[in-house]
Order: sequence, then structure tokens, then C-alpha cells
Amino acid sequence: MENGKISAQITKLADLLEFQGANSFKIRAYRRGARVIKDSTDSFATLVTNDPSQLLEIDGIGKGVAEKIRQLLQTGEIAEINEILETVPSTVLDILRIPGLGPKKAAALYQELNIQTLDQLQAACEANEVQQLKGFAAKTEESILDGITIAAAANQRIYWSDADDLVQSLRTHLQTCQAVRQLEFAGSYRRGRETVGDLDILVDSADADTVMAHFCDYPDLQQVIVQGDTKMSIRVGNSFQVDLRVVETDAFGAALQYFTGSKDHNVELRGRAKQLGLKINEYGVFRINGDNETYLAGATEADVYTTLNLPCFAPEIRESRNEFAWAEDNSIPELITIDQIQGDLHMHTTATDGKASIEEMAAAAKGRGLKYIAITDHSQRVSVANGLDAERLLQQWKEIDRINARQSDDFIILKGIECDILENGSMDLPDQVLAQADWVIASIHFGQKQPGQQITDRITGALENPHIDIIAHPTGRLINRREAYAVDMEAVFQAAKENSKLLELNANPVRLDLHDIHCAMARERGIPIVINSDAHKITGLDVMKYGIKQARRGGLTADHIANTKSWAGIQSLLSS
Ligand code: DGT
Ligand code: CA
Ligand code: CA
Ligand code: ZN
Repeated sequence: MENGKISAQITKLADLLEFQGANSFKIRAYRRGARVIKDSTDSFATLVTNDPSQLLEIDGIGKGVAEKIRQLLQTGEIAEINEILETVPSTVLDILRIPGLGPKKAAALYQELNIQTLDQLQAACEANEVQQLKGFAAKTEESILDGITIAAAANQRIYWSDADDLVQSLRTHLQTCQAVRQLEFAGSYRRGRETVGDLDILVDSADADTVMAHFCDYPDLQQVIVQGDTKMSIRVGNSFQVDLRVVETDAFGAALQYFTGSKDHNVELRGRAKQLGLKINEYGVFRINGDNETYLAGATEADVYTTLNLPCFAPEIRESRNEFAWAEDNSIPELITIDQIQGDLHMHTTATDGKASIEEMAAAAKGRGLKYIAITDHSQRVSVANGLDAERLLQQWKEIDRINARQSDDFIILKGIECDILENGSMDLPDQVLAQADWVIASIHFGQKQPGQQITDRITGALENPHIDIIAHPTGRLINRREAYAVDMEAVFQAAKENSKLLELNANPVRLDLHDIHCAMARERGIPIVINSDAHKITGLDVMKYGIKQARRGGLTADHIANTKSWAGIQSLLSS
């Protein structure tokens, strides 16, 4: 069982206990445990198989959580969840997520009015039934209705790539305001999370009123949610929330640090400040002397961190995972940057479902500073994409030979294929064809719902095939759309390692597969990652930057990424 699944079950238990009004200490312990599991780069399943007593040695895993993990791994479920669900419908979990509606009120709604779903709750509020209950007023009813709208909108975390487009547009708009001295986008956007819940804008200005008035003139403004003296929240476009805060110059760095988060990173930072006799908040770092506070730093983020004897962490690693340990032993990784990428080893052409020819893709890649590409069209099984059979593939390779021969520079077009791993584990093209390729990607497009062992065997089997170099989008997940395959990634990592194979980080912003924790796992296990665009048209090559963000979140440096090397360098990785 994957860590993500274990974590989700523990969270579900915490949610249900909260609904029942259980001991808050216990609930917090479960939530903390769930987070530790989700962020861990070690497989909890493996850990428990090897030595269950190790669980208790992990920071953040208490006795209660350890017991639930063991039970879940041994029996496939947590008995307590089933027990609670005998008396509580699982849909109440949605109700619990409405802002301002605590577990107590949710329980009252369920007990008194038998409200089990958001729709029922909305209907009851609209019929003014809720205000009749003890502890509920007409106002509560209104705020619940607002909350339902917000909860629906809050469920829509947008792709980082869409957030980035919105950021460019908001930046362009705000920069024309004379009163703006400095402007930054903080929050999960700056940390490069794969999805963004809302945007957090910080402006350095002495004139908040002018800035806020200008903000309201944003062409795509939908609604002003709240406005105060120095901060306001609006909705733009399709109901997406944007927060704006205006601060003074000497607090700009402190505010940027604070609102970049993550929350857990900030909690750790506050603790460290305290140990140094300092205080940190969104206004600055202060020395405490009795009742007096002296401002020490706050103008820049670097000042803030330096005052706490810490390096100015890249935003992508501010998740309270490894960054503080790295700082302690001076081993902060020098995270990958896009200019270090030399090649792109996954793209499609008009031969299958791409929109550009081989030469057009090559010219576009060259124009982006790349030194080599692999043409990797689909294999025959993917008939909706006009996948290639052996004959058409061999023809395409001849054409690539001709194009390469015509090139006057050192740019290399590699003869590749994205070959499907069929439902029964065999490859979609014969070995003798694959043997003639420069570069073979194996991937799964069919039988994605197979049970864990079966689909894992397909992938590890492909990794054992000597003609295959890499697995594309190894988990198959589509963010916000489709769950990962039931694949055992620990087994995939092991097979990649044993066979000196590579794994892809597919940079498509909807895939970002591997995700950040898997990137960190590959790093620890010494498996090189290739960041690929999987472009289906010329502009598809530009998604590389999203893959770079994700890799940075996984703590990867140029050393961990195979396509920072020359093509010869990659070949030597594969034969090592
Ligand atoms: P999101 O919007 O859900 O994608 O994630 P964030 O991280 O942007 O979260 P958001 O917008 O609620 O808050 C922005 C940052 O402000 C967050 O990363 C850290 C900081 N922050 C917010 N609330 C708290 C808090 O209660 N305590 C601390 N220490 N920091 C907070
Ligand atoms: Ca945010
Ligand atoms: Ca926010
Ligand atoms: Zn592809």
C-alpha cells in the first residue's frame, strides 16, 4: 500500500472522529501522523513488514497512529472507520469542510434534521429550517450558504500552470499602478505546488488605498469578498480567490516570508526564533527584552533568514520536510534550473497524434537551446492516436536518419518510440524492432485499472526488458481528474535500480508524474530522472518549466536529472 493511501485513511479517521466530537488531542495526533506519512520518502508498508517497532521511532508517529497503520496494512482497513460509518454517513465529511461550521454544529444538523449531504444542507438553509435549531441563528444560516459556495469553489484547486497564467495577467495589471514599489506573489504558487488554492499577492506601498482601488479595476474582477485598511480579497474569472496585502518596505521581506509559507515551515521557523530569544511574524524579526521589542530585520527575505542563522531556502522546499535538516548539515541541494536541461526525450509528431513534423519539432527544440531530442510517437495499440506498427516506425527512423544527415550542426534527433506495455505485460512491438531504436519509452495506456500486483508486474517486467530505457508517466495519475494506477512504486524503483533504467518526470502540468515525493524517493534510491515535455505540438515543448518546478520540490539537482547530461552521458548511465 502506498503512503498516500495510508495517509488518506488516517485523515478520514480524524475527520470522522472530529464529527463525533472526540478528544481533540487524539485528532491532532492523527492529523500530524497523516502528514508525516504522506511526506515520507520511505515506504511505510515496507517498514512495517520489516520491523513494525520502527514505526514508533519516527517523529510524529505516536502509539495510536502506529497501531492504525499496522491494522490497515495487515487487514486492508481501519476497523474504527467502519465502526463510525455504521452510525455516520460518509457524506458528512463534506459538511465538515464548510468554513465556520465546526464538528459540533455539523453533528447537530445531522441529529436534529438528518442532514447528510451538502445539497440537503443547502435546501434546509433555504427553507429556513436551520435557524430554528438551538445554537443556530438566521445569520448562521446565511453564513452556511456562503460557506457552501466557498467550499464548492475551494474544492477547485487550479493547476499551477493556470495559476501562473493568472499571475502574469495580474502582475501586468498591478505594475501599472504608480503607488506600487515592490510586488510579489507568495503562497503555494511561489512554492510551486502542483495545484493552487488561492493567490496571495504582496505589495510594498505607502498608499494602500490607491493600490486597492487599482486592484479593483482588474478587468476580470468578479466580486470583492472583503476589504480592510491594508488587505482585501477578490474573486476573479471563474470564482478564483486572490488575496492582496499592502505592507511597508521594512516589512516586505517578512511578509513575503510569512505568506509564502508553508504553514508548517513557518511553525518550525517560529520555534527556532524563540530558541534564539527572538520573535518572528509577518512584520519582521524582533528581539524580546522584557516588555520591549527591537526590530532586527524584515526588509528582505534573506535578512529574515540570516537573522535566524538560516539560509534563504528556495520556496519550493519550504514544506518542513528536509530543509531544516539540510541547513543543519550544510547540505542544501543546488536545485535544478531550466537552463541546465540539454535535451527532451519524449515528443510526438504528425505520424501519430502530434501537430508538427519531425523537422518542425527539431527546429523548435533547437530554438529553445536544446542539443538533442527523441521522437517518440505512439505504438500501434494506441489506434485512436494512429499508433505506429513496425513498418511505419522503421520508415520514420529512415526519415530521421536522412534529416540527421542533412544537419550541419551537432543537434541530434534520436530514433525513439513510446511503446505500450500491453494488458498481458508483453510489449506492443517485437523486441527485434525495439532493439534498433536509440531510445525506447515504455508506458501504459490500457488496463490502467488492473489490481496492484498485475500492473506492477507489467511495469517491472518492462524495466527488465533490455531494450527499454525508461517508463513514462510511471503512476498514470492526472491531477484533479484521475487516480494513479494501483502500482507499487517501491517495486518500480527497485526494478529501475537493478536494471540501470531511468524514470520519467512527465512535465505536462496535468500529469506532473512522478510527483514531488516520488522524485525525492528516486533521488534517495539513486535512480536518474528524465524530465520530458511529452509535447504534441511545438508549444508543448514549453511545459518543461513545470517539470522543473516539480523536480525542485523533490529536492533534485542537475546530478539527479539525466537530461542535464549529453546524449552520450545518458547512454553511459543506462549501461552502468
Ligand atoms: P493554498 O492557497 O491552499 O494553495 O496554500 P497556501 O500555502 O498559499 O495557503 P494560504 O493561502 O492559506 O496562506 C498563505 C500562507 O500564509 C501560508 O502558506 C502560510 C501563511 N499562513 C496562513 N495561515 C497561517 C497560520 O495560521 N499560521 C502560519 N504560521 N502561517 C500561516
Ligand atoms: Ca494561497
Ligand atoms: Ca490566501
Ligand atoms: Zn507520449
